[in-house]
Amino acid sequence: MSHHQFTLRQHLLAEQARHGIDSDLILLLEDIATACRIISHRIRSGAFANVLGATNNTNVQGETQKQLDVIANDEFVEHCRNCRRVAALVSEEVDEVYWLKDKAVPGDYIVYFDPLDGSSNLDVNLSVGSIFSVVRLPEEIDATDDRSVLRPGNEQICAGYSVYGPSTALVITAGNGVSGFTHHNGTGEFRLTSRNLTIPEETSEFAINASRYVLWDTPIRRYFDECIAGKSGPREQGFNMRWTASMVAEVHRILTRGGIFMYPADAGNRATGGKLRLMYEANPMALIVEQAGGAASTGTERIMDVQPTSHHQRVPVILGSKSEVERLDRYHDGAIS
Ligand code: P6P
Repeated sequence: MSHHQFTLRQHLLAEQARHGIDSDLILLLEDIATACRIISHRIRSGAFANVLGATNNTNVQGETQKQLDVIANDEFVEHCRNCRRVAALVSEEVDEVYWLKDKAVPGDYIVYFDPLDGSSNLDVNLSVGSIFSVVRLPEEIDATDDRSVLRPGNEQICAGYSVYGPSTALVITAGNGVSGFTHHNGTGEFRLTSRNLTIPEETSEFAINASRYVLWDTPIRRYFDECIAGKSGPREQGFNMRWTASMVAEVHRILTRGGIFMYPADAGNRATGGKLRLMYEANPMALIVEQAGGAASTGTERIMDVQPTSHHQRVPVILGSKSEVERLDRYHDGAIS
């Protein structure tokens, strides 16, 4: 059987046979995949159902909620709650933690998710995506205290994202490499289309919002200036730049052909800790990138080692091809080269 015929379930059962992942995790991932399929359909038919616009609400992030942000959030909640092990849900769109149990015991899961990342791209028909992260509790936690969900990224047992682009892709890691699936319209299944996605250690492509140049700290400006100086500059090579305003699309490109993505802390966002959120953007993408042989740093520490202080906390994010992330870490450390 060619791997193109592997469905998500067949692949996860094969992973279980090889690495012993929880059966409950397989059921949860199938439910998350169903939520992503529904979200994909709602996006692609959104213009006809008049749901592409904004609501009158502002979410906890201070952003105007799109109708599809709310729809995507509701789909994640409805599908994740099917799993008997899920004790709590943490959503980018919802201020408080959504507790599903009165008692959260060892082996239970916490699911963190950004149901629709990059939704400002919706009305211009550019790629958006959903991001999720699963932590398995090593000990009992207080299911009445939102601080109980502040688990570091190195406790994740699984992370993934879906990208709603020219095709609908689903990328997942359960700690044994990174697998890519593509939604097959005919059967409605996510079918395995990329085994063991790997990020090249070297790259000549970077992604950053260059309009923030005047706000950046010296290490980021130095890195950027050296990249655009090209062959006659200190890097002695040419670079390409991309910026899609959708982290999921950037990470998917990096998993596919390498690259480095940067959303650093700067003079404009330092008061809130940075732009991207730790629990449901930086941590899941960091697990995926590291499992694919890349690196994920704040500039001063490994993202997955950050001890959270709030479940909507923001952090600086530098991730992708290992040699470039390590170079930026050295620049932040004050090293000369
Ligand atoms: P900017 C989308 O809102 C997001 O959270 C990430 O997906 C994306 O990388 C970033 O913000 C885009 O930020 O500065 O382009 O608006």
